[in-house]
Amino acid sequence: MNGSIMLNLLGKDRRIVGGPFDSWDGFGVSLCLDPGANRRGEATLRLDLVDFTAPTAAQLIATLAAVLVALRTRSDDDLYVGCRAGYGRTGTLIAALANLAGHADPVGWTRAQYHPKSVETAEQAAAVAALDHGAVWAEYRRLSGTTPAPVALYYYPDNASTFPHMLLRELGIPFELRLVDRKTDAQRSPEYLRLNPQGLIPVLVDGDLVLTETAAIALHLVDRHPECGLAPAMGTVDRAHFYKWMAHLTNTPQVEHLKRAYPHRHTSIADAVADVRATAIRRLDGMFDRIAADLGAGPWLLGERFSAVDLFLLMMVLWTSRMPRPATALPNLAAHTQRLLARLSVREILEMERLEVPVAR
Ligand SMILES: N[C@@H](CCC(=O)N[C@@H](CS)C(=O)NCC(=O)O)C(=O)O
Repeated sequence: MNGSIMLNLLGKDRRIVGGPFDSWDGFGVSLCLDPGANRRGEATLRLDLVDFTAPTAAQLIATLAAVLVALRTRSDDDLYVGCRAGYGRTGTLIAALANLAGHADPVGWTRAQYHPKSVETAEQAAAVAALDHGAVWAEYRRLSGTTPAPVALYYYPDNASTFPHMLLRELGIPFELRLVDRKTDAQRSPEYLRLNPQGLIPVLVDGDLVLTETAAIALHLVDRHPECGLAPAMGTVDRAHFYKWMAHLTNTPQVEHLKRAYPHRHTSIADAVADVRATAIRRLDGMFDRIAADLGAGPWLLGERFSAVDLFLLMMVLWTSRMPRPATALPNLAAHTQRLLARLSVREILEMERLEVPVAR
């Protein structure tokens, strides 16, 4: 047996044991990756990968979703993953699970925690890095018959809707995008004002629920989909810090960004507009200095664990692109942004909304 690790999956710490499949002790959920294993036929789940090969994106999604369904059904069982020696293919699957559980450097983490020889080829490492989190969750729900009815997000590119947009994609739930065309002031149309009397974007419609306020929308979505682990468990210290970040980001930098973007709304003196803007920029610089100090080495706002507030911080950082000192001038905020860009769902939404990551000059 090579080793075992703990991963928080489906809101629970689970033990994952790896090694040669033929060394499996016969207990728990098992995933056999070696088509030549003698005990292949006894495995709960199988993914036939020839030695030194990597799973395709579709194979990885289907396998991880099936593993999650098996772990949910057998909630006290360990998971045994095995191939021939238990390093390359086994390490790849364990690292993919670590990626799903929110570890920022899943291959490095797996090598440190499980076995130094984990993940043997560049293709295996690339398969782990390219994991589509949302697609795994969507497949998990499809297999377990829990796919929810689509929600609708009223959005406009590069508005406060970007954060819930990224979150919806990460959660892998079906959603419909409804453009509120700010070019024609559609946010002030009678139809839109019926949804949000403040005339602000975004709005989320989930069944009969019509919800405004970015932070509230995010909290609602993570609560509705706890399986994805994008918020720590209720009542924990991490959950308290999660609330703190959600509140801080919405009532401090987000508000200051609005002063920077709409300075004329914050003074009735025409000559003061430039000063309102300059003051907001100065205050934002200080806010990002403090956020960077709190983030430290991270890798995420809550430490080892990725959560929805990291996506919120990314939106705040993206909004600094027109500031003299973009937030990415701070090395650890630049690194945090890069870690988020490693996520397929984040890249996809940024591309769709045509958003560029601010470059520090
Ligand atoms: N506190 C609100 C603020 C939303 C907000 O200010 N949205 C801006 C876009 S980022 C908007 O809709 N502006 C339209 C306008 O001011 O007319 C939230 O977080 O949802």
